[in-house]
Amino acid sequence: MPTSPAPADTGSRVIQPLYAEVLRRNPGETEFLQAVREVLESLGPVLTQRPELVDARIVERICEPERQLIFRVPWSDDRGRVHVNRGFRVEFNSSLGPYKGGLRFHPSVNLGIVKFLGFEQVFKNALTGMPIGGGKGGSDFDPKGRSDAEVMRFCQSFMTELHRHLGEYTDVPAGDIGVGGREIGYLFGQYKRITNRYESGVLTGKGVGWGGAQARTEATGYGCVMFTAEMLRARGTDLDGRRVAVSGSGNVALYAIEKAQQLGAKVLTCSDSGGYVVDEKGIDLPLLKEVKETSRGRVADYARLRGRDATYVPHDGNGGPGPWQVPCEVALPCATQNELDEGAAAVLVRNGVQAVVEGANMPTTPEAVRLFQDADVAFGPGKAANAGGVATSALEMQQNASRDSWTFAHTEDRLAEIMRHIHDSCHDTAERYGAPFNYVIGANIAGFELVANAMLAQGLI
Ligand code: NDP
Ligand code: 2IT
Repeated sequence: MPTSPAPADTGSRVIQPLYAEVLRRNPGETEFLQAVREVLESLGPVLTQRPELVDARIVERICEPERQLIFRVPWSDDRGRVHVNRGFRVEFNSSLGPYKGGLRFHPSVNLGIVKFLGFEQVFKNALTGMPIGGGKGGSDFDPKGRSDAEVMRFCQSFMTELHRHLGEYTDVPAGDIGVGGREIGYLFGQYKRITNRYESGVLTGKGVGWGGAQARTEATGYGCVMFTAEMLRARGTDLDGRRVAVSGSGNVALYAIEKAQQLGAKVLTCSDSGGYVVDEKGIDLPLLKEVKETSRGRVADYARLRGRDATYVPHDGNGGPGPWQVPCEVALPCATQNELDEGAAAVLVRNGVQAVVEGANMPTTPEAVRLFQDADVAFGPGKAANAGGVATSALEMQQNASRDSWTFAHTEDRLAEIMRHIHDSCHDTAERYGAPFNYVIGANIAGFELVANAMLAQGLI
């Protein structure tokens, strides 16, 4: 079943000047410009059919965040030395609900990266069908090698500034790279001290014993594999017995591996920024979780403990294909942006990959996406495929608002329902706009229309 290319871009006369203006206003913000470009390239047919959106300058407004916060985060390490980091929160769009999106702590974080993540989040959150707007935040703080006490002091300093901008009806952060249950706990504790409010719905990804939702930890990885299963079902096949390659070994990767294994797949790889592991017998997930979640270790430690069954390959530093050189039928990039480039995509295609589905945000470069589409490989973009995490965050907010807590099984059922809904709306939208099986077009148009319609209805916002 071939993936259709974008229909002849009748809207390109409209799109090109729009993109030129975004480029002019946001110089040097490479990742943000990449994310905007990819969405705009899909929108030609909608803008041609709906001139009222052009007249109302919806695209110009959607590309401009409602509010951008940048602040100083001073903290002291265990030896009493002072450090200064930079904090960000980009409140991108609140037409569908309070700003919602994660916080990333990683040394690479800058405004352009937070804006790309916030922009993607707007459409992703719309696709869930839940009442959440889009935002993203974080810091260039590097949690690697820091003690719990140092991470706590950093989180307390970060929240001391950020708290004034948050609220369950205003802005609700969660985790992302470098921010998991530990960090959310410290951030929540500081928010509560400063405001004197046990406002459960101000952060998601909380511990299950104190307001967190069952299955939130698992939700992004599980959701990504559920989405993959839906894509394969639409092509008349499934995951059972498939060889799967996964990158990353953090929250998303671990639970993508878990769900893929539950559905009968054999997962052969995982990775981190140091290197990757090939495990021909299939990843031993309890061991990997022990290394990553309990000991905060590296995939090299996993390979050492696994013994002869696993091979560890350090990254060569020359941009080689890494885990993608392992022959597989399904590839799930779950680490970070632009980790899967054209060279890696060519290797995957040559080895017969049938589906590539993004657990991470924008892990596949535009050239690699094109290569997959040209080769009729089913491609699931992150804003649809990894929306299970934020959707379950919205379920957490719902439980917090009603002072209720649901079972794991019930929450997982809701997640499966949501992923099916996202799949079907991307699939059907792509078909409606003359690009059957092109999930990039489907996700971009479906998400855009939901946000654009709300903005139109709400006046000049
Ligand atoms: P984690 O911090 O738990 O794990 C990140 C993983 O990616 C680690 O294995 C890390 O390796 C690797 N990684 C990070 N940066 C790089 C890099 N520059 N080069 C190579 N490897 C890297 O984060 P998550 O699992 O939560 O997030 C992974 C991706 O999924 C991100 O793109 C995130 O935006 C996205 N996402 C996350 C959601 C969530 O709910 N957590 C929801 C939707 C999307 P190392 O330890 O060596 O840095
Ligand atoms: O990219 C994402 O969707 C996330 N990091 C999760 C956001 C959230 O609010 O749960």
